[in-house]
Amino acid sequence: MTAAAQKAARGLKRDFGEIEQLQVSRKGPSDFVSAADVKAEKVLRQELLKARPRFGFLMEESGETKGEDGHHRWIVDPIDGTTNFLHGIPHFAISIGLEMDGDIIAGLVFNPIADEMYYAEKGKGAFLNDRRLRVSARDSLADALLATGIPFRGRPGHAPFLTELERVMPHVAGVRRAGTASLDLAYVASGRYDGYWEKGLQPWDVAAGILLVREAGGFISDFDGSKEDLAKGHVVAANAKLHKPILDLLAGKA
Ligand code: LIP
Repeated sequence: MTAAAQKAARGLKRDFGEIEQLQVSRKGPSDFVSAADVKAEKVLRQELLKARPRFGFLMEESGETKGEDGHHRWIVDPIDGTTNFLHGIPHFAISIGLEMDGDIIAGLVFNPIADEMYYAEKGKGAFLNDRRLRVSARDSLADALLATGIPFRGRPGHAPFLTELERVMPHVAGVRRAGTASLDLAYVASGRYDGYWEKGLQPWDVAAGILLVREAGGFISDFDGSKEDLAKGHVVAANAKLHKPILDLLAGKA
């Protein structure tokens, strides 16, 4: 997984470097970023197939490919934070999750610009480069820094999101919207954020990050506290002390 991410990242860093020039072109960089997305996904597929030829794939650009072994599936986003990439904002990541019989057993989130490789294997802890990760120890919402995602043009849920934000804002130290779900979850795992919530994400946005949070001692669930459903993409992640208080805030119970 690491080798595949690093190989794909070489091309992404080169393409990201060209975005600045494209920003000023009349046509703009949209097609260029789509091509960068497809190119990175092709490299990831090639490298992961070489390593595990019988595994299946669920990839953002090319969809589902069944594997011969029938148990393992790579869940891959070649550029999570596509809009950031498109606008020349250096906050995006390659996200690779490995699922076995429906359970995420390995995850990797790589921000090639910051050179931050987050990774975890089930039961073996979560790491940032060579540092072991633990979620934050904050136990007061008043001190907590949370992150979220804001629906935009063409996405549903504008009014419900504003209700969630109205319920959360008065009780916390701050709310951030950075635009890359896999890094939002990695930041919860590393203790940078004390919690994160977002609805309607894709499996490839969250598969790796879900494991990072759990292996760093955090909790992640759907908005009602039940196990997250990759098909729905509604997640609330936090450290052990703040997870339930955040669920209650979002539900209007606090
Ligand atoms: C993005 C997520 C982000 C969400 C955006 C978008 P993409 O994924 O990482 O958290 O708010 O709407 O879904 O589309 O850049 O891979």
